[in-house]
Amino acid sequence: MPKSEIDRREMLRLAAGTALAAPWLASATSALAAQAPSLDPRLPSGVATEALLEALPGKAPLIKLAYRAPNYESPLSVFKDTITPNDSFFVRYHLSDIPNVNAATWRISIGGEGATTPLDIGFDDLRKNFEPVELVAVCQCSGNRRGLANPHVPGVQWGVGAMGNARWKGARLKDILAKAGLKEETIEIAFDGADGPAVDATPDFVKSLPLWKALDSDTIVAYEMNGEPLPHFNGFPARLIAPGWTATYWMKHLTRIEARTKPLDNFWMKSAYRVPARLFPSTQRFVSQESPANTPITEIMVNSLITSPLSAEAKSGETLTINGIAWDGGFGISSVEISQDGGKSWTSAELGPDLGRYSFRDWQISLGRPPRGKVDILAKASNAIGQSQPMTAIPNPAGYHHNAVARLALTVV
Ligand SMILES: Nc1nc2c(c(=O)[nH]1)N[C@H]1C(S)=C(S)[C@@H](COP(=O)(O)O)O[C@H]1N2
Ligand SMILES: [Mo]
Repeated sequence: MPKSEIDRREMLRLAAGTALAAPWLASATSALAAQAPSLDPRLPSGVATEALLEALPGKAPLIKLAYRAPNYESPLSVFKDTITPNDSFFVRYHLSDIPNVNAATWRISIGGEGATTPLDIGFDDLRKNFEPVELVAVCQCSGNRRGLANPHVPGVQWGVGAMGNARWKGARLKDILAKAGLKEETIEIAFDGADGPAVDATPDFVKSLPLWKALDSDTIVAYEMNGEPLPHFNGFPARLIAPGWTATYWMKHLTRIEARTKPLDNFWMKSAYRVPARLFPSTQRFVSQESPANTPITEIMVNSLITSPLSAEAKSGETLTINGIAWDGGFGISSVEISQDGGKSWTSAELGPDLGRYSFRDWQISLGRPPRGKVDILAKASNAIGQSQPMTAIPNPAGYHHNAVARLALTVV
């Protein structure tokens, strides 16, 4: 282990002793003792030394990046499972007033200028009066891996774990909208959740989708996650699932659905979650929110992650197997290729079962028994429309869509 690595581990051990108690930790029954997390070794040292493992109520220990509003990412070890367990699923909020919602009294109101017959529905209506649908989809924060951005950009310094993959069950948004009767002039559907700003400085978090995405049969209002009610911190009792699109649109604790005849004009649409026009190879557009210079972020870019081995050392004489996951914005993963020579030559990994086009796809490759020394392993996924990962992430002001090829520097000893 190099000296810097020993220092880093020691720092983590020391830092772990000084966990700050967030207000909602007071009632936590789960493990409060902070431990040093399994961090991605590529993170800048500042990120690594500040990160702590801490459990929110009802959750397993996650890497705490901020606690007011709560921002906790999943440790790398969580991604050995294709489906992310509910208690290890990452947590991201913009606002710190997060009420405990009582499902018995909770309502979603559906209205707006574009609705002919506004209505509101409760938890039982949602489950019983709409045809249930299930799909597996990746929920990935637009800023996942921002902490790896080079040059550094401001914002939550996420590592690789601001994402998760779950089986969601819920009602189609288009079936709910049909009850509200959409007028022809409707161009966007907006969503609000029960959480709000604790102080007035932050604008309320409200997001919209273009009508075409809202009416997609796969866009659902989910009330189950992996066969269980949603965890409080992942949006209980119901949240929006916009499969293939980054998680900024996946409104939690949904309370309001608004059919709009004009573009939603707030901070979260006009200033945040935007990328320079034509910088990324997105194919899905949000025309009513586009400007000549930039566009709202839309679908997830093709990406991959090496999930095993987790250590930077391998033993000579033992077969080296590399495992990982790959995912994209819903076109489907077509291949994952591995290079051991810095990208000159590539070998195909074996893909695991297909859980649906919005899901993580497992992959695996055996590299035989590599000789002693250093080996730099690259993994690059491609999707069904021929997109693949760039060698380095595409710089942009907010550090979104970080999808550089996955890399693991191993020393065979
Ligand atoms: N009500 C509400 N929903 C929200 C947010 C929020 O701040 N409040 N953040 C969004 C963002 S940016 C992300 S990345 C995802 C995170 O989902 P998770 O906390 O279930 O992992 O929730 C989305 N939905
Ligand atoms: Mo996000």
